[in-house]
Amino acid sequence: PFIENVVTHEKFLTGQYNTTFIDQTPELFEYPKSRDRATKILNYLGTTTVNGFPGIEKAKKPVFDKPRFPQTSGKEIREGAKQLLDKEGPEAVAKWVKSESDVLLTDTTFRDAHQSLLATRVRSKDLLAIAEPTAKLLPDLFSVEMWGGATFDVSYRFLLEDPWKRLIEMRKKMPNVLFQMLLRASNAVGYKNYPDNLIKKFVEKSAETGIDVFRIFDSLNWLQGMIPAINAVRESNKIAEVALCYTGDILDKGRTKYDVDYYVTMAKELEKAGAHILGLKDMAGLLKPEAAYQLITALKDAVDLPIHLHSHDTSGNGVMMYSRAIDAGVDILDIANGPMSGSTSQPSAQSLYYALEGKDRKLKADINGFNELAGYWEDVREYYQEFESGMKAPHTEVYFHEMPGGQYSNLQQQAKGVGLGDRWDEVKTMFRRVNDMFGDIVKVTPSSKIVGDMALFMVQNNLTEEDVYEKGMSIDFPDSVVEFFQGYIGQPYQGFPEKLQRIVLKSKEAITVRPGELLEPINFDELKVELEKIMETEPTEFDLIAYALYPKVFKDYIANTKIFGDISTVDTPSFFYGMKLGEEIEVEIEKGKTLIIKLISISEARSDATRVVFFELNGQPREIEVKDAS
Ligand code: 3PY
Ligand code: ZN
Repeated sequence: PFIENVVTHEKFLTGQYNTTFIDQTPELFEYPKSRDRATKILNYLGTTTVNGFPGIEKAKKPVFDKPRFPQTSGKEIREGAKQLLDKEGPEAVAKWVKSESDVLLTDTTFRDAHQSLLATRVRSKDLLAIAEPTAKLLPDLFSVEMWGGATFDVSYRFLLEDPWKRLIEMRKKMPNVLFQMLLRASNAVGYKNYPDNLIKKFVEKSAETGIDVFRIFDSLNWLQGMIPAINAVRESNKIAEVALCYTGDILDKGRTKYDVDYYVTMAKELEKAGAHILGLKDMAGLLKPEAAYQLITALKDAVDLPIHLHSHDTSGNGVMMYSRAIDAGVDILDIANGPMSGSTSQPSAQSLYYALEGKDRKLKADINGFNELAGYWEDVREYYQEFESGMKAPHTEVYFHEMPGGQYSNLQQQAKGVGLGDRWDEVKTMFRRVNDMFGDIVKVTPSSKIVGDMALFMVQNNLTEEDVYEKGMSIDFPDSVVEFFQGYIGQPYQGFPEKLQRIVLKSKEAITVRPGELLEPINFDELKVELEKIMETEPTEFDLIAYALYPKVFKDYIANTKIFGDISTVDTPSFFYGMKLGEEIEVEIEKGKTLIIKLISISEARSDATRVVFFELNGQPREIEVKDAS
C-alpha cells in the first residue's frame, strides 16, 4: 500500500520528485514474487476483459455450474499396463495385448476428442482435475491418449501454457495407465519435416518425460518418412505403434488406388520396419462397417502384430463399424467418454459397451468408471462452447469431403479467421476437389492442412479448378502448397500429378529423397545461446525443443509469459471471457496461496486507446492499463 500510494501520487507521476533513488537502490523495488505474479494475472484478466480472447471476441460471459465430480477419495490407484511396460518392455506389452480375449481400449478424451470437437482448446487445468479420478476408475485401459497431434502447438499458441508441464503433471496423477501420443513422424508435432536430430531429441525427451506409446504416422503413408521416428521410439524402449492411414473406400470398386492389397503390403512393411503394434488410423471416419471387417481380417492374416484401430464418428456409423472390427479380431479400439464422443470425435465408450451386449467379445473396461467420469466432461465441455463446430447430427458428407475429424473444427476456425465463416460449405466442397486435383492423396496432418490451405485460397480468391490450370502460372500459391509439390513433406503414393506440379512450382525444383536427408541438423548449442537472449534466462531442454519446432510461436509465447506470467491457475471461464463488472474470482496460485480478485471498473478509452482497469486484489485497490484493440 505504501509503494502503491507513492507511485500513484500525482506529483510522482508528473515527475515533481527527485527519483534518482529508484535507480540507485533497485533492491527496494524488487517486488516480492507473488506480487509480481498477481500483477501479471491482472494484466491477463484486464486484457481479456477489454479485448476478448481470439475466437471468442468479447462474448458475454455465461454462468457455468461447478463441474460434477466423481467420488473417488479413498479409492486406490490399481496397477495397470504402465507397470507391465516398465517392468518387461514393449514386446511383452504387445504379447499381452494379443493374448487378451476382450477388446482393450484407448481413451482419447484427453487429446483427440477435444482436438476434434473443441479445436484442441481444453486447458491443462481441466485435464489435470480429472486425471487422478480417471486413473482410479479406469485402470484397465490400454492407454490414455493425452498428448501430441495439435495439442503441442495449441498449448503455446492459444492457451499460453507449456505442454511439457501438462505431461509432467498428468504423469504424476496417472501412474498406472500407458500414456499415448500422436506423432506425425518426421513432422513431429508440427506441419513440416524437421531434421532427424530434432525428431530423435523430441522422441527421447517425450519418452523420458512420460510418453509410453507413440502412434507414428506419415501424412502420405510414406514409409521412409517414418523410419527415423520408429528407430527413435525403439531406442527409447517405448512402444512403436506404427499406423497405416486409411483413406478412400475399399468397398468402392471404381476407386482402386487404395485397395486392400495396398494396405496389406504396407502393413507388412511396417512390421518389418519395427512396429510393436499396427495402428489403423481412420482419421476422417471413412472406414465403413463391412470395410472394417474385410480390412482387419486381411491385416490379421498378413501380420503378427496386435491391431489398434482409431476412428472418428463423424458419419454416425462408428459403433457399428467398431462392432464389425471386433468380429474381425481387432485388439484395441479408440473411444472417448460419452459426453466428449460422437460426431467428429471418437465413438462413445458407453454406446459401444451396450451395443456389444450378448456378444462373446466384450470391452475390457468398467462401464461404471466411464459413467462416473461422464458428468465432469459434460459440464466442462460447456466452458468451451465457443469452439464447437456447430455440427449437430451425424454428418455422412464426410464420405464425400474426407476431412479428418481432428481438422474439422480447426479448419472451420481458420476459415472464420480469413472471413470465410459464411462460405464453409464451399470450403468443404473445395476440400474434396483439391484432393482430386492433388491426385487423391492421404489427408491427415500436415497433408490435410495443405489441402485445407489450398481450398481456402481458392474459395477466397474465387478460383475454380479450370482457373488454376489456365491461369496458374501467374498465381502465387500458398507456401504450404508449394512446399508440398516440392516434396518437402514426402512423396505421395504413385507420385505427384505432373501438370499441376509444374504450375505450382514454376521454376522451383522438386526433391524425391527424404527431406530429413537434406536438412542441416539443428545445432542445439547455438540455438541455446540464441534462445537465452530471448528468454533472458537459461532455457530448458523442453524450451529448446519447442523453439526448434516452432520458432515464432515459441517466441510469442515467451513474450506473452513476460506480460502475463503463468495463468494456468486462472479458471477457464475467466481465462476465455475475462471478468464481469463487480465479479469476484479466486485464483489459487500455489497451494495455500489464493488471490481474491474483483473487477471494479474500466475507464473510457483515452486518446492513445488505453483503458485503465480497476481491480481489488485481496481487498486492496490495483489498476492496470490495457490497450483497447477494438
Ligand atoms: C493430428 O495429426 O493432429 C491428427 O489428429 C491427425 O489425425
Ligand atoms: Zn484422430
